[in-house]
Amino acid sequence: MARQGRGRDLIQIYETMLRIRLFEERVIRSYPGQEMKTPVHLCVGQEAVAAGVCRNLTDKDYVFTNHRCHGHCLAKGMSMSSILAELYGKRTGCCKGKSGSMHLSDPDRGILATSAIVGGNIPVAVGAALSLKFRKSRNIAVVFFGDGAVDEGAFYESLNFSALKKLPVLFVCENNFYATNSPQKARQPVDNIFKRGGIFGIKGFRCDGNDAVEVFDLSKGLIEKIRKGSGPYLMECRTYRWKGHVGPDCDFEKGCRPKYELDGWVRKCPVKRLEDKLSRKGLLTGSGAEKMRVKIEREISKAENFAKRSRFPNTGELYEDVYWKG
Ligand SMILES: Cc1ncc(C[n+]2csc(CCOP(=O)(O)OP(=O)(O)O)c2C)c(N)n1
Repeated sequence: MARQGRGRDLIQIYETMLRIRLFEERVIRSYPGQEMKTPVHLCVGQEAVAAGVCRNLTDKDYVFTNHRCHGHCLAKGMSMSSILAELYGKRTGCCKGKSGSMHLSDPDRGILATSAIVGGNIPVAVGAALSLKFRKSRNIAVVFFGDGAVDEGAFYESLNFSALKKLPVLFVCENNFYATNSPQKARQPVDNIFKRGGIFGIKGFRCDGNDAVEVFDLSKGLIEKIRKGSGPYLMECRTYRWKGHVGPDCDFEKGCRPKYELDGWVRKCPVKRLEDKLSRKGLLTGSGAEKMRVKIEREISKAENFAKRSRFPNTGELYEDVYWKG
């Protein structure tokens, strides 16, 4: 029975990763059409982290994310139509066309706010975790951030306070080794992000962020402990973004990173890796994967048509819904 349950989890994670990948591939194809006016920070190559962690969460758990948020929002169950409509700046988007790609939110799915301020989402997640603790909830807050956010003071203040108050929060660093075009080794003297909570008594773990099973298993164990009152944990998932910092192009052409490095990570494609693992275990056939792909492409086309057909907000609506009256 347990194995069946786990098999279901892995299939579900695969489907989520494929949804994120195909969604972003559609954004890449549509973006040059100039209809989306928002900048887009794509997470192609990083899908395993969002899908693996979020599989362990419920709607009532909170997720806080950053400028590279499409994958986390999809994995947390946000509607694709409301995300795409937001990218097109339309009234039917999750923030009624006011947020663009970097500030997606959906309180019903536990996505209270998305912050493009590097590291800015971390203390907000800690605040949400404090409120969960006050309410004696079994729910938790998870915050996704990049290796660049680890350079911010807010990260350390948040580690300190959450450890002091034993707050139900999981810190998930997606270490893709770059902040804009600045490599981790040019900014951090020691490659030890997962150990940075140690001085506050927070245990940290490093995993292969391109191996969805590893991400799922590690986060599952930590999330179970956090729900039981352990206090915070820190996870460092080592991964790589295939696209440039912002926009649909790769950036090796501009000399921002070497092509061989990108090629090496493309060979470690997280979607393909899970697909191969599932087919070796007999959990997924080629035709099963193809059916899934067709279903998702249909969903994306529907969302895209919906977004394109929706109307823009009126200028008079600019100051409406700016504050959440929860
Ligand atoms: C406080 C702050 N400083 C600088 C920026 C400009 N900025 C936007 S994204 C980014 C890099 C973020 O890198 P990282 O946190 O590693 O995330 P990644 O883009 O690699 O996913 C920077 C410097 C910002 N948005 N906020």
